[in-house]
Amino acid sequence: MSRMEQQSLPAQKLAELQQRGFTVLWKQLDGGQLQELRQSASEALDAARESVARGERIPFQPGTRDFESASSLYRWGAAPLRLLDHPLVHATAREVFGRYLLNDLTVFSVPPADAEAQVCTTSWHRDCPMTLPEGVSAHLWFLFALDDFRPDNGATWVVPRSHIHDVGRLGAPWQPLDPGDFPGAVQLLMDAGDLTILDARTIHSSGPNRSARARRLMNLGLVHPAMRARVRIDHRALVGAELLARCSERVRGMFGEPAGEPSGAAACTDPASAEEG
Ligand SMILES: O=C(O)CCC(=O)C(=O)O
Repeated sequence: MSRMEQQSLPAQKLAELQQRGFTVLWKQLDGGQLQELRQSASEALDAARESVARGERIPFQPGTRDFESASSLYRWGAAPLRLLDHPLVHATAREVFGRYLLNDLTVFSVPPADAEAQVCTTSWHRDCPMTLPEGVSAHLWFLFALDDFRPDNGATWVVPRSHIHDVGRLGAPWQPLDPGDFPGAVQLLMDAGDLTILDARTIHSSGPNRSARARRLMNLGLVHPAMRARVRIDHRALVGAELLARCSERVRGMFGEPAGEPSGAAACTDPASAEEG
């Protein structure tokens, strides 16, 4: 049964997010929603693949054939647009940020790899290292599993507590993954429809997919308004007035004010200078 109507993040899950840098919530999408989201994801990924084959640059173009992505998914059907209204996403963002903006709605796919092949991954990375003055992350990722995430199919690896601990320099992106780099690392094992909320300072990586089918997730990324400048796409222009008019007030808020309106202002710091706690 879906818990789409879950209106708030349980206190224990919020504490886990703050302490470990991520938390997992089960059954946040039902079968019908999953089917529609997979369809949109697959159409967007096909289009992205065709653009890359034509030699075009696309947003968030990965640096390896072993990882695919497509951005601005709200343009690929009613289901991704509706996903932007997920009650738990808004309840969590209100609690953590107060006000918030859309960073992007992206699909990430790890295609099946040959058992013998050397497979490149995203490699260990932090997407957004900024910390707000209150000590919280300026970015939150809501990772919805579109497929089951299993040890052998490229389930995302995360390093607990790495959002608040300096772990030194990370290696180059798009390399084969060595989970032994971080002995405390764990894999996000989820069923399709489950949700991981990830503090975007937390170190993570995709894994190699040794199964026969693609492993996909949809990342609904949010940012604090102080980080508006880091949003690389003009989502408001891209979604267009017609789709925007169909959205709830809180979703329209995620697309931000029309150009020229003042942005929220707060200084952010790098994790190296953030207090640990
Ligand atoms: O698809 C994955 O496992 C990794 C996703 C990722 O790196 C991200 O959401 O920033």
